[in-house]
Amino acid sequence: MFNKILIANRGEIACRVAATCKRLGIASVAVYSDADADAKHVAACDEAVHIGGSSAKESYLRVERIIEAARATGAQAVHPGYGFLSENEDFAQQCEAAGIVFIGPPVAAIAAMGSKAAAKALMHAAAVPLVPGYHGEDQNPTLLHREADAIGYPVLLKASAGGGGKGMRVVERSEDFEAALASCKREAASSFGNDRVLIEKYLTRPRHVEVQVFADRHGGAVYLFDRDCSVQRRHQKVLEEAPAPGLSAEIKREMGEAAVAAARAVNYVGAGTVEFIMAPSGDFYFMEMNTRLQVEHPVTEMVTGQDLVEWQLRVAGDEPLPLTQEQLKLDGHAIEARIYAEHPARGFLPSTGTLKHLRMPEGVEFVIGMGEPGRKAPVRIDSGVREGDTITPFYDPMIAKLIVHGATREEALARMSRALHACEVVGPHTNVEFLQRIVTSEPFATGDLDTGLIERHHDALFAPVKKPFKEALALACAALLTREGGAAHGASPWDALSHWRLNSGYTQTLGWRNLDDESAFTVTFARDGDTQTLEHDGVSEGFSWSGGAGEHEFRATIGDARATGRVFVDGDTFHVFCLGETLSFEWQNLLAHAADAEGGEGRLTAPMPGKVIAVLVEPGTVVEKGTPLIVMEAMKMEHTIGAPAAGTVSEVLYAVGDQVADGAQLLVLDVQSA
Ligand code: MV4
Repeated sequence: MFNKILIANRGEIACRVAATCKRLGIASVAVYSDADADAKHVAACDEAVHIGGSSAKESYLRVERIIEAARATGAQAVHPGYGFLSENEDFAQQCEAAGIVFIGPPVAAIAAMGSKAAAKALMHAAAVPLVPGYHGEDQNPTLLHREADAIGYPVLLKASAGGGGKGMRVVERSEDFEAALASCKREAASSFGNDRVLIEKYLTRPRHVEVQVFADRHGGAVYLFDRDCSVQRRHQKVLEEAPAPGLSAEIKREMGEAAVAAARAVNYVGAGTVEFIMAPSGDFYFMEMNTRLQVEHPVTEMVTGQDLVEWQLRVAGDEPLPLTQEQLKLDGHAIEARIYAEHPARGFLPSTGTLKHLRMPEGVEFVIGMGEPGRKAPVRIDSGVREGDTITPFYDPMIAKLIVHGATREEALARMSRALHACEVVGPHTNVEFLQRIVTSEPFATGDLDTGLIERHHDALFAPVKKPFKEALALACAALLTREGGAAHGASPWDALSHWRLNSGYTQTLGWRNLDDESAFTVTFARDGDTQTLEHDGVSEGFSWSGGAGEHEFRATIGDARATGRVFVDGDTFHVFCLGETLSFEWQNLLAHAADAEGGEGRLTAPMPGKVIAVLVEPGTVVEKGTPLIVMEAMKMEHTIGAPAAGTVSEVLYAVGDQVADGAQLLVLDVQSA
């Protein structure tokens, strides 16, 4: 076994590999770009080497620089993770040439699976099922048309050098073939620099089912069962699970054996995934083989209890596979959801920014199995970022993978839904609510999976949600009143007021802006003896709340609705997490604004005639923008006058009990110059 390896990747997969290294006592070396100088994966490794600028091209794709880093640190092997250089023949080749083990398959196996048409020919020879079609070298258009007619419509034209759905054309009728072929060839030439195409029978409503395989250098090859990854959006996987639901033991065994045959046909070594496309009948056909560890490998780890990175390290170190096919056992069901910083309502555009608040459900990072019997519910979180980190435009905007396990699919599904409820992200937009909708949708819940699920259910999945507005607003008011000391508890400068509050009525108007729709409105909080009310939109309802002591958790009752939620406060913005939804409200400090508008720099005037009931500052007090300075009472309403800007109080012109006229200057503030 190695004693030091270099991880040529970043983010969660680099952290994931580092976790196994740590467990096995192998030293790990991180590489990092400018943007990743303080990244989690750098902290997760024992050493780190800076390899260049922020873009992938200037860093994680620099073959020579990475090999140099491995040499300089004495790493014996390189783990490429996924993406970046993981399926790059040249990189694998150069590692070996430098005497560094590439933790992946032999170069020839990467090359053999690189061309679709060539791979299909190899698979055909190995008796791996293929979609009926043509993948010959002869590209004569007349011959191709005849082949398509023989296959029967609809057919699918695919760029031979393509992948990920690019360069595909569905042809419904023979009359359309010529034009579709020309357009497919044009796209193939411009995208892949090669216009060779292949033709397949087009399957409607297929499933994406893949098999995890492993092979060693001693002739051993096994499959670690299957995964269903049908739920995709524009060829990006959204949810993955193991095992693939609803398949007979016979189909699963046949598919596993076909995958092992595929691996053997290219003399495969290490971790690989054989992707199949499956018709509703259960017939399955080889699509392609990915010659690396996949993003969704944790679901397989959950149901097999095996650490696939450990397997990779052992195999790369020439050890035999840890287990035989007979020793591998399936236990329960696992589902993975990919949490992305993206904006579903804006066509899933990546959403960048600082993760101001990041709370994942209670779980364990990078755990492998299901835990001991009777132990707490297994939830695994694989993440390459921490609260305070920034999602940049340079790399994949994945925040975390949430992986859950259950004894049955139903149990795993329920656990996933609960776990998604517990995710809190403030900063970039995320797909958490979208994931929740899919997980709780009828087709997903019943296992009615195919690659068209999201599109077919688009309307239901994207319908505007009715968010729990009233409950969330009550929780935001509870958090604000707690912060501002409107509650009888809590340590704040407002404690000076509690006597007055306990003995007479108290009213405060709170200005809010709903950041979901930018609407502005006010809510009036009133207390009279033991009775508290909130009035919004002309409706006044009983209101009480508790919580907020130290943690973010609040409970509120508003009218006959009860709500429990968490409120994360960022300046004057209150992010409320309740009932699985996030609502954000910005507090408008009405009186600070009034002072701003009327008083101008440093002058603070009374917005209406009234009585001073509290003076919270004295000459010399240093204040922040918004710090409460003076409280006035007018028409039984309390009004807080906040600092319009940061500065130092130089003079206080009124005292408690004084009557003040409208527009009178109350105090003088020396505004801090920038
Ligand atoms: C297909 C197909 C239907 N029939 N081949 C898309 C990406 C590429 N890897 C293969 N793909 C497909 N090939 C035949 N003969 C439908 C797809 C397909 C798809 C496959 C897997 C996962 C998601 C998909 C989404 C759309 C289309």
